[in-house]
Amino acid sequence: SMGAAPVVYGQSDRPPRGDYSRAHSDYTCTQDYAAYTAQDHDTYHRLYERQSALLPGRASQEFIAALPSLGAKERIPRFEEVNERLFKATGWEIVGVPGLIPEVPFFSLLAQRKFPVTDWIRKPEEFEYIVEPDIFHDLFGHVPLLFNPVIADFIQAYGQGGLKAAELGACEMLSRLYWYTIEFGLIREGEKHGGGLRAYGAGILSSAGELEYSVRSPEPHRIPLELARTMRTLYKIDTYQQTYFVIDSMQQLLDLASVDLKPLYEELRQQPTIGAKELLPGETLLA
Ligand code: HBI
Ligand code: FE
Repeated sequence: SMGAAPVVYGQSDRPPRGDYSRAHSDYTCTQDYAAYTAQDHDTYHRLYERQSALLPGRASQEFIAALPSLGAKERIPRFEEVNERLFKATGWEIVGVPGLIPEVPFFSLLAQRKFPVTDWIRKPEEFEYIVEPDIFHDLFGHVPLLFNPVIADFIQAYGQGGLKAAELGACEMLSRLYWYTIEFGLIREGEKHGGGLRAYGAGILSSAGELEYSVRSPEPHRIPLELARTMRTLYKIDTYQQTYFVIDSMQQLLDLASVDLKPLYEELRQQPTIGAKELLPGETLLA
């Protein structure tokens, strides 16, 4: 049925920008490909060109290797075309959405191996910065790593964990894990890839400024990812991150999915949150 539930997305007082009257009850909508203008395709092309030039030495090797699976960079991809390749690779598919959707429907799609992709693109005057995710963030930032079988399984497990967290009133804690991994995660790659710090989080990979800053700037803190620490850490949505959590392998993420979070949520509720740029006694920064 057309006409989804009202939009109640957390972190902003602005009404979301997309047209939610187009959405079905699960918040998905058909990509209206004919509605894209020549200017929209050009915006995608220019964003793609700029961002892909910055990837070597900054983005994870897995991401760089999978990027061509999105198809031609000169125009916005058709979701069906991406899905032909993606479904064969990992059993995932992308589904159109009008923009940010509430947590439970979001988790529910992920649990079904359906990744919601916003179907509209920013205006040319928003080239550098946009306050809500658009198709460039969702597609360029997130979809390449859905071709990686380990990340593919982790994101599905995250969706399943999210549905449980919603029942336990623990979405906020779990969302911090998503933020500091899938959105803003760094990985230390092995020697065969040049052995350095690389970005795998979509919020970084879709931002020209943060891609450089996150892996090279002396300013932010970088510390090894640890589940409880990450779930206690507050985050900023309107600045570059002040702390990044670093993994050693994609498998390390998937291993977190087998942890029983219920007792951990209960324990963490007793502990104070940690500020976005706070270091705990005894913690040391990664070089
Ligand atoms: N909706 N379309 C969309 N994309 C997101 O990344 C997203 C969302 N709704 C909720 C949400 N993210 C966050 O709350 C994720 O954890 C938890
Ligand atoms: Fe995102």
